[in-house]
Amino acid sequence: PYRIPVLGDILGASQRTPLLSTMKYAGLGPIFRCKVFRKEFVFVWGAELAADIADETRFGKHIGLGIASLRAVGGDALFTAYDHEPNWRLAHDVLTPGFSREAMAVYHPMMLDATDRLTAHWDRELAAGGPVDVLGDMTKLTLEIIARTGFGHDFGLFELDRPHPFVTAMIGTLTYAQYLNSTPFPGLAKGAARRNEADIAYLNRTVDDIVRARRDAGGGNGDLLDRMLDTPHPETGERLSAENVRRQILTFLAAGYDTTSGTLSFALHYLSANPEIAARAREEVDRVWGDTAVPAYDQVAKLRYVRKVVDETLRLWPTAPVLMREARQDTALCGEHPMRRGAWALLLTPLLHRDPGVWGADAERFDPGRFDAAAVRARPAHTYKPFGTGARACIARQFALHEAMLVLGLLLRRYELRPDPGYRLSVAERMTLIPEGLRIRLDRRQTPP
Ligand code: MNH
Repeated sequence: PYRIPVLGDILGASQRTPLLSTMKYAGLGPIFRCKVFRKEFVFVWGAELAADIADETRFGKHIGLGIASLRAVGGDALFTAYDHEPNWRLAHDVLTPGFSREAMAVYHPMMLDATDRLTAHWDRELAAGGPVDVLGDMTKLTLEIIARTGFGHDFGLFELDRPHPFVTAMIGTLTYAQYLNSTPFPGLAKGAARRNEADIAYLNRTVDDIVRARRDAGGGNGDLLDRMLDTPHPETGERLSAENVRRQILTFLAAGYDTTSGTLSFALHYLSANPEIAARAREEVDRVWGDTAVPAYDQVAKLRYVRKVVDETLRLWPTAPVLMREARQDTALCGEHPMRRGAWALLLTPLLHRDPGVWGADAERFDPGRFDAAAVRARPAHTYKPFGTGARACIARQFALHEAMLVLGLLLRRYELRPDPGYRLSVAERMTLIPEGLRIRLDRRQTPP
């Protein structure tokens, strides 16, 4: 629609929400293309196409657009590596045990401690009578959690009244990467490029300080950083280089907080807007956790209904909303759309997760019951991909789920949640999807343990 000469489909694109603005073209069908200047992008979202493009023998991860721009920070660290780069396999094998059950049990008390800082802050906000800044506070919380569990670092974000410069630099560089995606003449913005270089230099300095402190201390408690610094590959004995460790730390800090903070924020939005769902989740927390003052590691996975709330949140708003897939060989997608080796397409998970053929005519409705075991069994494979697909899927899926369920459980146990009457959900993008400016109102529960 409205394709104009030279500029192409630029009218439909928005700098602020480049991906969400393409979602309105779903009416064109499960596969469509957009042309911006001379570049052409192929979008895929139908369930059958998604299943085919998930075939690991014919397709792999494509490094392009925003991910390519992030290579300035991430290099060949896990998220930004090309499938064929040897450091991907090395880091994947060395760091995967960092997300095992045993490793997670070590992180659990650190997650609890960070969440205590949040609730102390929310108690103060509540005493002051105002709504709480959900997205801002979830961003602080998830960054505290990844910094502590990953690297033994305490940013002290809840005790600061200004934005932390590390957060400003991180958001600055992510925003710049997204900007490079959507502008045809990146060279023109010299000031933005200089600011981006300064941001990256600041991020690198912070990380180098963290590593130096760890080396001076002679090791930590077996967190991700210890693994990065000390663990040889189980078969080859090879270790990550110092430069690679720096890139991995930035990758985990960047990949580890925004996706989870968006997930928690969207979940709190839906819980505050759906009192019967919140009541059911809260009843489960009270029943499963009883009056143990502090939930133990094993008590978190038992929150089966809270887990469905998280799953359903990630269905509607998969906070990492696009998977880029590239043909490993000449092939035809679904036997119908020819692709040369190296050709690629964007899989839009927010649309896949709303495909009416899979999720029904009420796909827009928030309903955790869609994740009842029987309903899950009845759905075809490859219709739900919030954590990506294949070998390059999220290494930290269990970590993120544990974190989200633990935090939601603690908040449901402590507070009643009410929507703020002035707020309407507004979704923005900063590489990830976020509920911009989300506020909710709280009441302290009468009978917290
Ligand atoms: Mn995570 C990859 C979603 C939390 C670290 N993550 C991915 C991908 C998706 C994703 C989708 C695949 C991207 C692609 O194919 O290009 N991640 C999420 C979501 C959450 C999340 C929705 C929270 C909810 N991720 C986290 C957390 C961490 C993390 C927390 C770190 C502690 N994720 C990663 C890393 C990768 C990744 C590292 C890259 C893995 C690889 O390519 O080997």
